[in-house]
Amino acid sequence: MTYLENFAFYDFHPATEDFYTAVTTGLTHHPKYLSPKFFYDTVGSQWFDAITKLPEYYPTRTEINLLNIYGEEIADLLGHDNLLLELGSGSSIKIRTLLDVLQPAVYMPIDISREHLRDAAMSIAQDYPSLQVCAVCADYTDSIELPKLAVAYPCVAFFPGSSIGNFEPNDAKLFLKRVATMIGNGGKLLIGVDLRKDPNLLHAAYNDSQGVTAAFNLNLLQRINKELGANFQMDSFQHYAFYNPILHRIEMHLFSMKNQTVRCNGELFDFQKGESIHSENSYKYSIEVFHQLANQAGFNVLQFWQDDQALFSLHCLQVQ
Ligand code: AVJ
Repeated sequence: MTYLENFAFYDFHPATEDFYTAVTTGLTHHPKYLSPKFFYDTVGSQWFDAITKLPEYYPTRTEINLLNIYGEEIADLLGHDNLLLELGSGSSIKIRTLLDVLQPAVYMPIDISREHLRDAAMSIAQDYPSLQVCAVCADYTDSIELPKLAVAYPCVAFFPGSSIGNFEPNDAKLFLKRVATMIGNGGKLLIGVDLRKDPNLLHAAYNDSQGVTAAFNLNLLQRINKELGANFQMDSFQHYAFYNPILHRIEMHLFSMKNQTVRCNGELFDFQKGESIHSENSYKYSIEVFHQLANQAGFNVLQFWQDDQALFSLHCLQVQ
């Protein structure tokens, strides 16, 4: 392992028991569900990287375009020499667009996928030798105790990609309140939010023609087999995603194609033909509805940007 003076790694990775408990709880519940945070083992993170390059999956490239076009304006609003916290940093690709204009003192990527985070954060530390990189492996949906270093700098947070969409709206508000507490009074948050649009565009983005999203979704079952010794048969489950216009969300499901029983750590779980495991929600917002949510969570909206086709938006918020 290369030693880098400007690199530190904090490991608060949730224990496997938590994964086991969550899986047995979700598969015992009716209807069955699993949290999308469990998509992101090393293989799942690689599948997600592949998704971000798909022609149908517009969010990532649209957000990067916005960061490129409005980078200077964003930097003027967020300021310099801060501690830049990124929630769900993944491959730390987007942040590179911001680092040059923002020139933070410290970059603190937080992600649940340990190896993926370590590789991405180390490569940032190598490419930006004067930047202190402090990587934190943790589940940001839980409350996190940040490394002491965090109190030494004014804190700005970056929450890209519309991962806010994974929370139920009320939980999204509670999460934003926690972020407000984490960054403190006057703290600033730059957040990416996917917008409501033509349902066919949304459907295509989550049912891509190459089947990458299907592999990403099914990898969840492979992970349970690998880490919890289960015996899910991949070919008897199918990926299915659709847009729910009433709830303004994409729903991802894993459908059981037959009556079957799956064993996991000695426990048996029955599946009826046509029964699903609900594996993800991805809520879509209008600008107005998202600003209401931000206000209710204790943020003022300083500025926001969206692309010409109103596919995706970026918002700069400040703690009231
Ligand atoms: C990482 C949660 C923003 O909801 O669009 C991509 C994950 N799921 N394709 C999203 C995802 C299926 C993605 N987020």
